[in-house]
Amino acid sequence: MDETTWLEETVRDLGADRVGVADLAAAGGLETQPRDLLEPYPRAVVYAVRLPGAAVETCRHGPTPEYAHCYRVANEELDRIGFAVARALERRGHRALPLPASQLLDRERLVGHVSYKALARLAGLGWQGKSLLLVTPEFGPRVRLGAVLTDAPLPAGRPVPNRCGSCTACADACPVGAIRGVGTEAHYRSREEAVELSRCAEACFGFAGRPHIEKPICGVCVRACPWGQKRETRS
Ligand code: B12
Repeated sequence: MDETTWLEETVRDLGADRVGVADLAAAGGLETQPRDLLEPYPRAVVYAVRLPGAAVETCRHGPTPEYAHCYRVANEELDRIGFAVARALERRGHRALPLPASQLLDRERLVGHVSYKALARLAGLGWQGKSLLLVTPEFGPRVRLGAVLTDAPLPAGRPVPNRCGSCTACADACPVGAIRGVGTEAHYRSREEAVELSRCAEACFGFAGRPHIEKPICGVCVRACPWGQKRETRS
């Protein structure tokens, strides 16, 4: 069995819906915490877990307890998968570092270890939509992402073209008007180019104060994207 087939079977058997490999030589300029995080690792295994469609559908005006529950379980799933993938890679003689599904390392600047959307885009899992979210052709943005850094010489994927076109559904739906509706061919130079970040973050942290939500989440732009809705009507 070749390395790609092994990886796809392993990660899918663990419960992920999509998996790809990013060539980190193409990740130059990407901010990381700590700064040298990617240095020992030429590759990242990036995987996606699809959120139950019915839970996403409840987010008409903001997050609901049902969505918050799925958010929490998805994070546990992602962490479990990443841990198992890292151990499987180690058993094959490689170095592998699983990254946490959702950890804010700098609360002021709102950054984690590295952008999983950027890694997923480099791996070819989807494109960066106007909402800043990673949009997959299969499930739209209705996925949560995980990543394992590794020195395994896995064949890497390639970015796919952006397919948002003139759609502004996410911007139209945003409850605080934070999404500017600006398109990009590859990726935004900064988050501000696409989103008024302080508005988005204030809304998410505001929702966290509501009963049974407790985390800075929203879900409205996730729900609004037609790429995710297409899939729900087909299944
Ligand atoms: C901090 C954070 C937040 C903050 C700040 C959000 C923001 N817009 O930055 C808050 C709390 C507000 C938040 C909100 C949300 N979040 Co959040 N969040 C994160 C977290 C923990 C870190 C993100 C980070 O460090 N960003 C750093 C900046 C610089 O990167 P960026 O936003 O990806 O954008 C830049 C790069 O991607 C770059 N880029 C892309 N490709 C390339 C390639 C190269 C070479 C370079 C140089 C750059 C580059 O272009 C962008 C501009 O510079 C990640 C987990 C993770 N570690 O990725 C989850 C994550 C991004 N969040 C996620 C989600 C789903 C949400 C919410 C929908 C909440 C919810 N669950 O309901 C909202 C959506 C807000 C929005 N529309 O942006 C998911 C996204 C899944 C997806 N399909 O894309 C993630 C990946 C968590 C996960 N494990 O799945 N989040």
